[in-house]
Amino acid sequence: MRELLKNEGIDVVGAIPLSRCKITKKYLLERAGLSDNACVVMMLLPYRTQQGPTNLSVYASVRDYHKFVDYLRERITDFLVAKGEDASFGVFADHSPIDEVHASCIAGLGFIGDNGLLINEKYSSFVFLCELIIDTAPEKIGLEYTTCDEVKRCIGCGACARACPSNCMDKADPRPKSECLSAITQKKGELSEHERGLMLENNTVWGCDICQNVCPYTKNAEYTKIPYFKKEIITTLTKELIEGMSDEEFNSRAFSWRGKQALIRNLEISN
Ligand code: B12
Ligand code: SF4
Ligand code: SF4
Repeated sequence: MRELLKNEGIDVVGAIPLSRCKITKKYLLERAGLSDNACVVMMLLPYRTQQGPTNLSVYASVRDYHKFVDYLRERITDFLVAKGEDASFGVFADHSPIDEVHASCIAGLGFIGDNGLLINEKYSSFVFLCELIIDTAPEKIGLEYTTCDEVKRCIGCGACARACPSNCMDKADPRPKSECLSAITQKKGELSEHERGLMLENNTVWGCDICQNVCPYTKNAEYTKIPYFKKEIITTLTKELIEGMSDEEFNSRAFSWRGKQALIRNLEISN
C-alpha cells in the first residue's frame, strides 16, 4: 500500500483504529458496511504548486481534488483485488464519516494549528485530507498502526490570528466560521457591503489562504509531487474564463460546486 501511494506522490500516510476517531457522519460508515473494528488509513495529499494564484486560493487554482480522490479509489480497489482482499472499504475526503483534521493528527501526520487546520512539518497545511477506511487489520495491507496518544498543537505564534480579516481566531471574541472569508466567497445569494468589502480588500474571488500564507510552517513548505495538481493550474480567474468553459471543464474545478452564478457574482464584485 505504501509503495502504491508513494508512486502517486503521497508520502505521508498513517493508520489508526476507527475506534479512536471522532465519528461525524455514522451513516457513511453504515452505507459502506464498515464495522467499529475497521482501520483508518489517513493520507495527506499535498497540493501547493510553484504557480501561485493571484485572485483565488491555491486549493481552487488546482484541479478538483475530489476527482483525484475518485482516481485514487480506483487504484486502491485494483490493489485490494490483486491482493485477494475482500473486506468492506471506502475512500473518503471532505464528505467523510470522521473528523479528518483530528484523525490525521492522532495518526501522527502533523498537528493542529490555531487556524484549525492540520499542519504537516514538510508540506505545512497545504494538504488535502483523505482516508481509506477498511474492515481489516493494517498488517493485511502492508501497514501498521501509528496512533499517537496526544493531539499536538502548533507553536501558537499568533500570526494567523493577527492576519485573519474576519477575526476568526481572535482570543477575546472569535468570530464563527460562517464569517470566515472562505465561507463568504462560497455563500449563495447576495453578499452584504461588509462581505463585498472583505473580498475586495483581500483580492479573492474564491477561498482564502491568509492564515496559511502567514504561518511560519509555510515558509519552507515543499510543493506537491502529485502530477494531477501540477497540470492546468488557474492563476487568475476571470469572467471570460468562466463563461468560456464547457460544463465538463467547469465541473473539473473545486469552485464549481456552487454553480457559475456564485462565481460570476464574486467576479463582478472584484471588478
Ligand atoms: C465545513 C468546512 C469548511 C467551512 C467551515 C470550516 C470549519 N472549521 O468548520 C469553511 C467554508 C469556512 C472552510 C474553509 C476552509 N477549508 Co474547509 N472544510 C470543511 C469540512 C467539510 C468540515 C469541517 C467541519 O466539520 N467543521 C465543523 C467542526 C468540526 O468545526 P471545528 O469545531 O472548527 O472543528 C475543527 C477543530 O475541532 C479541529 N479539531 C479536531 N480535533 C481537535 C482537537 C483539538 C484539541 C483542537 C484544538 C482542534 C481540533 O479540526 C476540526 C476541523 O476543522 C472539512 C472536511 C471534514 N470532513 O473535516 C473541510 C476542511 C477542514 N477544509 C479544508 C480546507 C483546505 C479549507 C480552506 C483552507 C479552503 C480555502 N483555502 O479557502 C479554508 C480554511 C479555513 C479555516 N481556517 O478553517 C481542508 C483542511 C486541510 C487541512 N490541512 O487541515 C478540509 C479537511 C477538507 C479536506 N478533506 O482536505 N471549510
Ligand atoms: S481562511 Fe481567511 S478568513 Fe478564514 S480563518 Fe483563515 S485567514 Fe481567516
Ligand atoms: S500562524 Fe502561528 S499560531 Fe497560526 S497556525 Fe501557524 S504556527 Fe499556529
